Amino acid sequence: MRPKASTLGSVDGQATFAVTAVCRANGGASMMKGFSVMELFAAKGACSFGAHVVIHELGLPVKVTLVGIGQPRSLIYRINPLGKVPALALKDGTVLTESSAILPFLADLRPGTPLFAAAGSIERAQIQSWIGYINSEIHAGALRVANRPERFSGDSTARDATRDAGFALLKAGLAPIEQHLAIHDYLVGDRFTIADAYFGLFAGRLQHFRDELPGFSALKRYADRYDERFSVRAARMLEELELAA
Ligand SMILES: N[C@@H](CCC(=O)N[C@@H](CS)C(=O)NCC(=O)O)C(=O)O
Repeated sequence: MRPKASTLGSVDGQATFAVTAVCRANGGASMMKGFSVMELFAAKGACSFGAHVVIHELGLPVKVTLVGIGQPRSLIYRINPLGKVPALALKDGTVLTESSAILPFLADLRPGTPLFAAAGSIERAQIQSWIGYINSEIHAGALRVANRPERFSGDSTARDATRDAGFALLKAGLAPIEQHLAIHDYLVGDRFTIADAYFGLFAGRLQHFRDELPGFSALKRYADRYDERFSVRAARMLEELELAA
């Protein structure tokens, strides 16, 4: 299956175009035949959205290709054998997976960007700390339990209880974020960073669970601010149109 369409980010206003050459998944599949441009494999509205937003924030020359997930014949399996997005294919054929690696890698393509911080700085560690927390405690450790209870128990009668446990984990995991956002606009410092590019997607998604997650008003305001960013609007519009970046 090929993605429906794709476009590219740009550097200094100059768009670049390229044809993807996906040739083979190789054992651990971290190397593939070279790509003529860096390519992000993403899925509509998935956690890959954070990386998609960073590409627009920084105007990076990265092609964004939308793939299906949860579909056995999807192109993503030829890029990442786990079938998960995001996956970032580099020009030399290396495939990077995991948001915790991809987000910093993209930001470092623009040294000195306010989206990240200098190597060795406390701010850089704090940004990575938030990404790690959101990735493990919120996404994998709680949201996935609430959203995909069938992955945690083969017993269909246990689904509701598993889902409830997921929401309990979410409430506990979100509490420190809510406290933080009650007095700060961003996760780190006074500016939007790659941690916000990543968490904003989850903050928005959580608004669909107002009954299960009452309160969290600071989180809601944060999600609204995220939605107003040009980069978020651009990435969302392209994903809605199934055009991607
Ligand atoms: N730990 C990975 C998780 C990636 C992940 O779970 N992606 C989801 C979309 S939000 C996915 O591709 N799911 C497809 C599947 O599990 O089959 C990361 O943070 O990058």
